[in-house]
Amino acid sequence: MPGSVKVQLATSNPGKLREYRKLAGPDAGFRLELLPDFASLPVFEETEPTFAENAAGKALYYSRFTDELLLAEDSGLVVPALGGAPGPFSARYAGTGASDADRVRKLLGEMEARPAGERVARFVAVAALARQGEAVALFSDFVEGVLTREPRGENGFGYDPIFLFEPLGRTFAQLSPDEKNLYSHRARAFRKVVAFLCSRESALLL
Ligand code: ITT
Repeated sequence: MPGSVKVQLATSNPGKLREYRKLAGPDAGFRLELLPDFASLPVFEETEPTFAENAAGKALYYSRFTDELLLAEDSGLVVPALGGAPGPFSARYAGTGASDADRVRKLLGEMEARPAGERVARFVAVAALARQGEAVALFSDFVEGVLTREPRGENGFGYDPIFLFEPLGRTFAQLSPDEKNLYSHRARAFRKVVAFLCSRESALLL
């Protein structure tokens, strides 16, 4: 892939942006930057019931504001014992205007009576690439964990303080940014984006 390829990211989430900036370091083979003027653009409403639809919708919508390749991601926490909630509604789980702490509190409340066997949770990320209103590709991955009974750790964002990553025995909020970027759903999906951008397939599509 030519080192001159530029990818613009559309996100309003500072936690995601921080992680992507680190993931797309100098060795990524392309330059990743926030879509210019993102904050002043009319917001895309994520109303669909699946991560894939919201990711594709976001990427298609924001790709119309730039000539560069556009990356958008929809992600969230899936709890099978709650029928998959909060899922694609993770960002709005406690209503609009609520904080990460409010969402964590609500989820812990819903899970209060649940035994250990029902506390499995999965972070899911779907990353979508689009260019000038045309979809290019979707990449998806997940990481599995267990919901703790109280928040632990100060790093990360969102539901990280209650997501116990069992192989390390720590919540995502207790991992360093580099550690989270080794194991997270976002990192796993993004590595597929990088592999795609480095492949001959992308040379044919882009
Ligand atoms: P953009 O759509 O503007 O990118 P957003 O925060 O609205 O920002 P999503 O619609 O994809 O993003 O919602 C993702 C939500 O899922 C996010 O707000 C968190 O609550 C949760 N989430 C996703 N990834 C997470 C992670 O790595 N750690 C903790 N929580 C995460």
